[in-house]
Amino acid sequence: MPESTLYSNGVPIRFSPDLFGPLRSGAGLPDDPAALRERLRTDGYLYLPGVLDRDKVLRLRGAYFSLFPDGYLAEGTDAEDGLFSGSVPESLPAYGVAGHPAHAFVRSAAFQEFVADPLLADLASKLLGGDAWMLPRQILRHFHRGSQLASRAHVDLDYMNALSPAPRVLTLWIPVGDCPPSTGSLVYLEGSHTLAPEEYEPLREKGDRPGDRRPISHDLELTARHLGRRWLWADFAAGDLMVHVPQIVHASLDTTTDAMRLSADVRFVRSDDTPDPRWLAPWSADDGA
Ligand SMILES: O=C(O)CCC(=O)C(=O)O
Repeated sequence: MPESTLYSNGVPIRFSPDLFGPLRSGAGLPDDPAALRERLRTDGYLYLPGVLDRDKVLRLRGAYFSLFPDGYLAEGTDAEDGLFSGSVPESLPAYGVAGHPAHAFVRSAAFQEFVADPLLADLASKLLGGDAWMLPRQILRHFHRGSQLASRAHVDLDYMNALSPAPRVLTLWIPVGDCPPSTGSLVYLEGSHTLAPEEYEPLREKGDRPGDRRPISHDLELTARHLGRRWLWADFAAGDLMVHVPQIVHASLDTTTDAMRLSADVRFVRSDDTPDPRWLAPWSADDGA
């Protein structure tokens, strides 16, 4: 069970039954496109524990963390563990921009081979009901304790609204390492894919980024109470896979463990659709998309 108080962007949220509930597991769902689509339509997400090769996921974790300068990882630990030393070397460029390991890593053969796993494209094609392809802007997210940084509550559609027709896109979120809530897992607002955007519009007024209308809120308790819904969580492990629709409200929690939060999120669209042009180039943290 998570601690009694969790944080997102430094803002506390109590781990209580009125604010949190479990994600419904898709383990044991028949490998039948109609059943998978129906579950995705109902819940707005598919939580598929253990469908990826855990060792492969952990090797990817090790390959990434081995790119960091001395002093970043806890002394005497394996890169695969991804344990933060507590200090960031001054030589490290800002996260995800050219020169930072995450920027090179999403362009590396190791990462590209990993996301090219046919399991991902096959699943996306089944769910989208036609041949699907992965958008080249694939994001690596890495947070360490103490940063008080996490993803604000948002819907993906607000970041890719030039896709046509808009709703035919799916996000696959892959924890690259074990990721319980204290390590900064993703949480989903229950049933929020059925909300009209006007229902969460007022929350944007109270956000911590007044110049950016895309995030809904950095305050997860306020969001849950305003919309009368719980945040759904899971104790994610390396090998798990999440799929979500672009209308569902989701966010992430702050990392409070030595183990760092590492994940990849990739998006698939139908190959007969026109993709949002901002998603056609490899990701860089300063690309503004
Ligand atoms: O990993 C995160 O913190 C955010 C990921 C996300 O928003 C997504 O996969 O759509």
